[in-house]
Amino acid sequence: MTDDLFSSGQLGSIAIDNRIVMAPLTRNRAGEGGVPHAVNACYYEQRASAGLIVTEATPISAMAHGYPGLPGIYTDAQVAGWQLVTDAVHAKGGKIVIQLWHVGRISHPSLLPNNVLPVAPSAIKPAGQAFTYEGMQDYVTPRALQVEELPAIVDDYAYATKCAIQAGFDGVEIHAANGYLLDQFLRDGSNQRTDDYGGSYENRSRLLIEVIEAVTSVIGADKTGVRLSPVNPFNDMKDSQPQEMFDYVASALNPFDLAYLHVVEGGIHGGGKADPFDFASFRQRYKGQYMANLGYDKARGNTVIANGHADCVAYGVPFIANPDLVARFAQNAPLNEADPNTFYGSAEGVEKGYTDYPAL
Ligand code: 8OZ
Repeated sequence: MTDDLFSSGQLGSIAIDNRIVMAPLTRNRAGEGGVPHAVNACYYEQRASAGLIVTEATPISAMAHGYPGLPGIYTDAQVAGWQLVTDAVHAKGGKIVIQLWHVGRISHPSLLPNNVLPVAPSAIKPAGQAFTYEGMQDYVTPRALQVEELPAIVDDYAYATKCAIQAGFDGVEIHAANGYLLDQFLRDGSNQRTDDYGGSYENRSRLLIEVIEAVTSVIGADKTGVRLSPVNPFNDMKDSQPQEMFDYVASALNPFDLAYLHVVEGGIHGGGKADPFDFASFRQRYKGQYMANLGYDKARGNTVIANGHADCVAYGVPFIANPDLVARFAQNAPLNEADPNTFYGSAEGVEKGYTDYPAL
């Protein structure tokens, strides 16, 4: 029998009951100090029938923050908060990995310690506005990181991974997508460096590779995923040769034998039109488990699993509105519509548009 969304599977050492993954979703509802609290545990617990949950993107340090209401994964209190989440998901038989995040230039001094400038590969201001506690404010020109500063950032990823283990996660996903720090290094629209971290495909991949080495040495490659978005223009991103660049990255990831590669197959968040990209040939280059994401429905999810393009499929917006998405897919039941007004926090209380979507 060919596999479909309901087949069990194996991502590295993470056994999954089905191939329906909850994609990482920024929801801006963490407690004070970036500490997850009971309502966050309730939200993830409601969605524990996913084969795997990838948490919302989670800053690895105080400098990694770029939006209000984000959780963190670098203090003892945050670890204790996440333990509520992992316990709740595990009690329901689910699996959950945490997405490790540094926003780089997609931030604002008001969100950073001592109001310092955001950091980035190069001092190139992204077009657009930051979502701050004081409302939307223009992005600023970030400070270009000095090469001597990069090891401390790599160390922050390693430390966050230790925190993730302590908090009871089944693994981690390194966020190298959507225009945040690691993606800013990968793509030449945001990386104009002339040192070992800019220019060639190898140089632009260097920080990501160092982060993967650090994270896998803490938790193991069999519990580490990586997320890429080769052509997502969101956050003012572009690359002069995305196919060549990301084909290189796929080949560079192969030797790690990661749990999975998670790929945003296009442009999201109204960031504009994505450049053309051959995801089929890109996928062929990658030898491990492949998690496809972006705009999939049940039928297309089953198709890409059956034809071998993907091993599992991550669903984002459908999981916001349907805590029991797996059961709804299984029964061909209608789906609830998601309300975009409550994606990133809600003025009407933390539960609104978060834990109040009905199950069947
Ligand atoms: C939308 C709003 C804020 C953050 C991403 C973490 O695109 C995000 C994000 C998306 O990866």
